[in-house]
Amino acid sequence: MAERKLVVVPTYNERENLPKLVDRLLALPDEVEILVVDDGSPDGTGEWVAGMSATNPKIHLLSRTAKNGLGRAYIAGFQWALEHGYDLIVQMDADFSHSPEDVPNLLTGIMEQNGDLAIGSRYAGGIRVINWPLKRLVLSVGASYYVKWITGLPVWDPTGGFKCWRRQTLEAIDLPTVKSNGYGFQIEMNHRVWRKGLKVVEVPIIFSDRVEGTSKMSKKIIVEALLMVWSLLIQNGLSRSPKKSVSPAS
Ligand SMILES: Nc1nc2c(ncn2[C@@H]2O[C@H](COP(=O)(O)OP(=O)(O)O)[C@@H](O)[C@H]2O)c(=O)[nH]1
Ligand SMILES: [Mg+2]
Repeated sequence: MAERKLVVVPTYNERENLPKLVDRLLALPDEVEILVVDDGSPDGTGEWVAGMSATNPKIHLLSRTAKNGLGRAYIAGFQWALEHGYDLIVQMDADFSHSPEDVPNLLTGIMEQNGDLAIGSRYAGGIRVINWPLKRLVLSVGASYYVKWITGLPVWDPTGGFKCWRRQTLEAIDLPTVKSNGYGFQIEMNHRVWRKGLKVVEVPIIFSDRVEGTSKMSKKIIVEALLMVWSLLIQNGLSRSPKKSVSPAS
């Protein structure tokens, strides 16, 4: 039987971006369904999805009442995906920083490289970021080295938010105990996979800054991520290596 594929998109005020994103995802050669996790966006993003999902069975809405951060939205979305029996779960932003046309590359990448998690990587094999201020690029690349130095996580792009999960991997990492948000959330999720001895692979993507709408990232989220990395080292018994490899997919 063919694998069931779901793309999870967290949204807060993405009314301008979402209709175009949904069109492009539904036009992909891979048959994907879409789950939008909206935190009560005042701009009507949730209402738009509710209307679409009433007539299109491939579009789903998980509506939450308050803006609670990217991490909480993803955990709720992943739990929904597991409850509804999807096999491959892609996560991506709504703002076209992640190109919908790269989704098939992530799906192929995780299968061909036999990964348990595939990260869409801006930095593996060179830097591919369009239209970011230099300051933001330096911060992001610097963060990647920082994470690698402290935790040993052998990933070029640990803060990236465009990824593909196997359901078995999400089942293996105890979602309810994941606490962080924003960039810290991406790092914590990757670290949980790697330290269990599961296989993290990177698939090159091109990342562009958003054109419509505004970024919700803040200084608080950056500081949270920088500190959280130390607690990951502690959680791994101060070790910079994973456990012996055991693949949940095998
Ligand atoms: N549901 C939900 N989505 C969020 C929240 N914060 C950010 N997002 C969404 O997460 C994605 C990434 O956020 P964005 O502001 O673009 O962050 P940046 O790319 O790091 O500047 C976008 O699709 C946002 O709409 C939140 O608190 N709740
Ligand atoms: Mg963005």
